[in-house]
Amino acid sequence: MAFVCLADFQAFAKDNLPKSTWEFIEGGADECITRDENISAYKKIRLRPRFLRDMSVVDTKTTIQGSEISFPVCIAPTGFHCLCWPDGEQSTAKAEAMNICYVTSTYSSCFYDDIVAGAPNGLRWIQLYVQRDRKITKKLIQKVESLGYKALVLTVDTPALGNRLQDNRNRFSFPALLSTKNIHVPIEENSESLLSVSSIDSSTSWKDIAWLKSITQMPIILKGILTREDAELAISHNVQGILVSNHGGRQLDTVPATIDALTEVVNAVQGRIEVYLDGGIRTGTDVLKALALGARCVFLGRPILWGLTYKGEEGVRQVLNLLKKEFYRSMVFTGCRSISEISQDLVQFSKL
Ligand code: HO6
Repeated sequence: MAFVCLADFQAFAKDNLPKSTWEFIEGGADECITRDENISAYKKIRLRPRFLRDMSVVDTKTTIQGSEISFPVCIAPTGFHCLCWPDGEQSTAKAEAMNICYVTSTYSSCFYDDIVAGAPNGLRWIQLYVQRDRKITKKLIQKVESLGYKALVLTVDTPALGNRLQDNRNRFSFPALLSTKNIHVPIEENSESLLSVSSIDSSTSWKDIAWLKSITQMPIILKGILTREDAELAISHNVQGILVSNHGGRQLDTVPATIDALTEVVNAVQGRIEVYLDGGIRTGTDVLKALALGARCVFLGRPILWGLTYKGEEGVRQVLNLLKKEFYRSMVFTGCRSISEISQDLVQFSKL
């Protein structure tokens, strides 16, 4: 049977992954309120289409941090792609050659060199956790910068890992996983580099932004900002972007859905830096709504893993192409010929 929506890939992944792996990927923190609301929040937003605008030519292209992407959907950082497909992140990187951006996770199961070699011309950003050992962090940043990574995405919502009940029931164990699945850490010739969440420095703070700026030329994007207060601080610390995210509902439960937190951040930022969003994007109209409310582009987490589970590179391509078609259709139906024509007027209740 043909796969006609992202949920079809989800169903395939559920049936084909080992139960504890599926539950690790699908899981949220605690009662999964935020995980589920990321999705349900879109279903409450209604669209205001405009007609008779000559929709014979529609352009989905845009830019992020000055780099062109073919449509405003990119790949969010998620770890351990080898759990889903033997070649893991290498396959993900090849699918990304369709001209979008792939944010590679600190916890990738392939070497960065191999990820880049899979698609040498692809646009890539690196997701970072500051490690207790700053030397490891510095080395990692300089390594990926020399490999052509174009931006540094610092995750700010993970001083500790969220409380995932099902993983606890399953005694899902990351170190065991790392050894049994032969997962390599993405820093070569360095025995110190066995990353674990306990290696994430929970003392990481705003003052580290200046340190990061001193060791890299890459623009810095903060992933996980959910309030106007932190958006203001992000700007006063001279970062170049904010990715509104609640980590797929996997960290603090009962924070707002990202589409609901977006307006507060966008209003605080006032166009001074780019604002992105991840969490809960499952259809083309979800993408349209996020852009209408001020996101420059959106990122896909779990759906990429479903595509990868289905057919590696080809599966990820299918997921992205399906969403691209849906997004194109949503532009055609609402009278938007280009990304710049997508405005707040498209949604019924401007959420202020
Ligand atoms: C190790 N986010 O599952 S899981 C242990 N950032 O949402 S890290 C746990 C993880 C990764 C690496 C993780 C997540 C998540 C060693």
